[in-house]
Amino acid sequence: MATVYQDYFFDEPAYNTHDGGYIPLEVADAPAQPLAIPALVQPDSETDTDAYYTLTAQKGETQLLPGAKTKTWGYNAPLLGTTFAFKVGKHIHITLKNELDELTTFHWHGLAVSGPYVDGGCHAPVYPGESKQIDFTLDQPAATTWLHAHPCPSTAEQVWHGLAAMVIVHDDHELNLPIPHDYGVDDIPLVLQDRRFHEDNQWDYHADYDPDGVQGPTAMINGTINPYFDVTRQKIRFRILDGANRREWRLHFSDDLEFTQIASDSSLLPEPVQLTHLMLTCAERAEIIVDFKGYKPGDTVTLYSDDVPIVTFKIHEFAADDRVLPDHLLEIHAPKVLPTTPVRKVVMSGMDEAVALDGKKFNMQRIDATQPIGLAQYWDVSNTNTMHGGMVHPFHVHGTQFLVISRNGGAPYPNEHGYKDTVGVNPGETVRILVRFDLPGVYMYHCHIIEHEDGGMMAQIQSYDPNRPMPKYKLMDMGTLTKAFAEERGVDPKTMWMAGMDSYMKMGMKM
Ligand SMILES: [Cu+2]
Repeated sequence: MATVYQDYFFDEPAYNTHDGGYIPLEVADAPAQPLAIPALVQPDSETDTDAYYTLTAQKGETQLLPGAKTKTWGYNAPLLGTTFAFKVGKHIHITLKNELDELTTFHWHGLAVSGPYVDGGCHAPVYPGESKQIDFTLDQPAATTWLHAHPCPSTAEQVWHGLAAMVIVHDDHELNLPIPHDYGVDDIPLVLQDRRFHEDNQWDYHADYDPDGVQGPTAMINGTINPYFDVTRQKIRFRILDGANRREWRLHFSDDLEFTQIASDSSLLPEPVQLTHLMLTCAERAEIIVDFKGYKPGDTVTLYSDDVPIVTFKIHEFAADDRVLPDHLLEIHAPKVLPTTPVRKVVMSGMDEAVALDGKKFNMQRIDATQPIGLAQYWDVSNTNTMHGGMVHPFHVHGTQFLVISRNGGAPYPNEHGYKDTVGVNPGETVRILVRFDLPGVYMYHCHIIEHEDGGMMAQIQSYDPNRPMPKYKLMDMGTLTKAFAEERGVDPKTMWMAGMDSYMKMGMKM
């Protein structure tokens, strides 16, 4: 009999519920609505080898609550975005269009693409009315990844407006497993976010600002408030993304229904893991399979975060599904670390405006570290907050899929043995990860509480081919970006409020 894990693994005293600024979720005061399932993006054209897409960042309006529509932003949609599904090995070409009133970037969180331009961090702005071309060919395991805006120091605000969408990576191995694959029917994205609605059902990022992360009391799932989903298959695969700026999600079902986690951020797990509880920190993903065998038409099953219902599942007739999940889902070959390779130390420290990475705030023009491509290196990532008043920092590295090796020298959690790109680090903890870059470029690494990254808990590394001269990339600078934002918003740069800038100024630091 396989072990069924019944806890969230993370340190309870570090949960966001203990934050001074914690905003508990409240039961949504809105009529139940069908869960929005974002459409799959259709290519503009496609051959056996290549696919061409258009991706537009746009403004819109969305009926989220009764009454006034909410002003929202999205990708190829008024809010959040259509879902990309890329096949490994295909040459992908994307035209990035910006129809917003201000600059943005298009960051592929979890895709193995070159940095810093294709990766879409702060160095790759697309200005309003402009478009850019990118292309890449993926060589990575099947995964649930995502796309979000990343224009420092306004990443958090743009994601809050709605610039986040799911990006699915398929490969032949995953497509041939006996697991649900029917997108929208039994393969369901769940983008978990939270918002506060102000007057006329509008969002007000500045009013809600908290340097330790912006939260709201209303859960929003795939851009739906108080959603229900009609279950018409016995087994449903959920691709769950913590797309919130700050909120941790502690998920469990009614009846303590068991479920099976099959994937983490960047790949399938080597073996499926049976759970009744699952905690996700910001930007983490999990794919789970829920078997509704024990229910009959008319029953309902509820998904909770802590004790607040966030999605209702209405059970309908379904055909029996006796497919058996294999005991092994993915071979993971950890790259060998040479004994001569030093361990890289990364320290996340501080709270509120004082957040820092390795004692410094982020500087776009500074390369903080280098690592040759193809070389596997241990990174010891520490969170120096103390448990008393500390918090879990979700640590993310662009441009790589890492393995979690240990937590304070002990075993990683049972559900983090697959490839990941984001890992929650408890206060006082050092998490050892194994990092290898396969593509050259400049990549950011940071806390994914998005207000912490905007506030400077971020650095960047250059990966390089040791057999070639070190390339010099044109790096963006904060002066250029903030001047552009000020012009686009029609305000004086000296009086413009930007969340990240605020943190630097309060610490008496220049960006
Ligand atoms: Cu943080």
